[in-house]
Amino acid sequence: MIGVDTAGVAEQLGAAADTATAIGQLAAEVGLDADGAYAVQTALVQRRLARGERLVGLKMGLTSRAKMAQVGVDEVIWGRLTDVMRVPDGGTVDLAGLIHPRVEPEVAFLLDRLPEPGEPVGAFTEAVRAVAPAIELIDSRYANFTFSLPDVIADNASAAAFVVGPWSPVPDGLANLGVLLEVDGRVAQVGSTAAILGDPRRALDEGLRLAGWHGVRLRQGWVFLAGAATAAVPLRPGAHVRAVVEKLGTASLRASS
Ligand code: OOG
Ligand code: MG
Repeated sequence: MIGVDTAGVAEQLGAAADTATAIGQLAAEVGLDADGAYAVQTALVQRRLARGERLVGLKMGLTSRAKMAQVGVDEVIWGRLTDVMRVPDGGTVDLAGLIHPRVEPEVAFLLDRLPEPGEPVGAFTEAVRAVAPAIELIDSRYANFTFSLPDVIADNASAAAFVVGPWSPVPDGLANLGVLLEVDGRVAQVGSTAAILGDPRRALDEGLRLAGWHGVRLRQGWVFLAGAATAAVPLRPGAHVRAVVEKLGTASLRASS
């Protein structure tokens, strides 16, 4: 990774997000591998923190086959969530600041007592206080939503916004719950939480392991998005979107017109 201008690449991605202007892929050109890309992501998120945003969680990406197939990248990735990305349940997302937003149904965990770095998760119900249906709004900063693995890692795993529905205590079975994504009352995607690494609880093990490699510790009180159970769908002006997860209920958002 000698010679990669980490700060410069982060600045290009940050400016693309700030101005809602797509850019071309960067990784191949500047010789970025996955580790270098996480360094860019750190710098990119640092840029947000420097202007007053707060870290509030972690998101997993490409934890389901449907997502891997949709974007043509087949490795699990992670990114960071800040307070500014959180939209209240039922709230409106302003499309003006976005390039080509897509929405996807997710399961969110409210993190509680986590193991020490390098230790496995003990009882899931100790590590996770509550679970909720969620919607993630992704907005790749790359033209045509086309990227390589290091490109998408550097771009903070396409994170843009997220909505968390009502929290519930962890239900007995979480491994095979029906998932629906509705747009304007019509079913746009159907799936199951089983699509998320066979069981969304595994996403937490992966998140702890992968973020741990990069020295990132997950915190009590953080939101953890386990990754979409289905492919994402474009978010059109004025659309009303609902994610429904069996036993957990609904999260919703509206797009500005
Ligand atoms: C990358 C982010 C993937 C998920 O839930 O799988 C993701 C992308 O699709 O642009 O958030
Ligand atoms: Mg996602």
